[in-house]
Amino acid sequence: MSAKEGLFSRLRKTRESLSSGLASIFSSSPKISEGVYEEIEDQLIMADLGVQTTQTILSELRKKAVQSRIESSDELLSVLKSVILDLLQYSEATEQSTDGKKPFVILMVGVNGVGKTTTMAKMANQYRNSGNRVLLAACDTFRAAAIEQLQSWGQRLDIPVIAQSHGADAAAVAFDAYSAAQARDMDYLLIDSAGRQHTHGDLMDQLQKLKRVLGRVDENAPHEVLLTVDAGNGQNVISQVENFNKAIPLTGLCVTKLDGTARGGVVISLADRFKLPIRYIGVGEGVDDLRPFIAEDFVDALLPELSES
Ligand SMILES: Nc1nc2c(ncn2[C@@H]2O[C@H](COP(=O)(O)OP(=O)(O)OP(=O)(O)O)[C@@H](O)[C@H]2O)c(=O)[nH]1
Ligand SMILES: [Mg+2]
Repeated sequence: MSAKEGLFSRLRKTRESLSSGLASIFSSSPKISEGVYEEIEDQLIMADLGVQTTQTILSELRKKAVQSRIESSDELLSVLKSVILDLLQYSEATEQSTDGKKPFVILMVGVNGVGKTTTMAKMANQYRNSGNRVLLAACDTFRAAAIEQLQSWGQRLDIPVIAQSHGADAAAVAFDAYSAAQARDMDYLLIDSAGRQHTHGDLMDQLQKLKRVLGRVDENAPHEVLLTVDAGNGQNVISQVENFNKAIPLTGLCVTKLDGTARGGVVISLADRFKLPIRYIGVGEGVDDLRPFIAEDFVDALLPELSES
């Protein structure tokens, strides 16, 4: 199975919801009418694109349809694809450049249970498999089982983990881990952190402290602050991005659990609203179920094929 076919099957739930809705609009109304636009609008909102992004897409779609004198629903679908592709292009993650920074430090942040630790382990595995030396830091010292969870990933993948005891100061663990990464000539240092709600002031302060402490040893560290969001949370992820970005400026996003949800349209909304690079998408629990975000493949996996319409 090619990577593209694999993506098709993993995004099945969102695809089924969005594609079948759109395909039935296009087949039942071969000529464009106001009703067709309204139905497209409803479908996009139901697929969790959010009101704002849906409006942006609809106004662009209308404009282009007039400019290109489009009359059939068939052609409208192809314009819809290109409008969505244009939005996604903002977030297509170009290869993340470590640019000679060593260790390249990546800090994982996000609310509870979204998949930070799992995504970090998957990333570590990819970096290591492409020939890098990788170190993990267990800076979720808040949740009781978090350290063991990361250590067991480390054992499984044969990647070293720096940890202290439960309740230790997360910034101190990060500092230790940075020194270890330097001493051991590591290419990457990946730092796990405790899940937190933006309303949890202490934990949000802790993140800022962690960044400050790292900044003392390397003014550019962390080089990447990745917010992981669970696609199944739908439009709630929008406020997660806004709130985390206020506390600690984000450099990119990871969107997980796209395999288990019909709400994958939220990716389009994230690209439109924030224009942050989407570094990875999570499409399963396995260590290999992490993909780069390729806008064209994503659109092809979610929207009906042109010949279907
Ligand atoms: N189906 C699916 N499950 C995922 C994906 N990513 C993570 N998970 C699962 O989500 C659950 C939570 O993942 P964790 O990595 O522990 O999440 P976390 O954000 O570190 O959680 P806390 O540290 O408790 O805040 C686990 O059961 C993972 O296997 C994904 O892309 N698809
Ligand atoms: Mg975790």
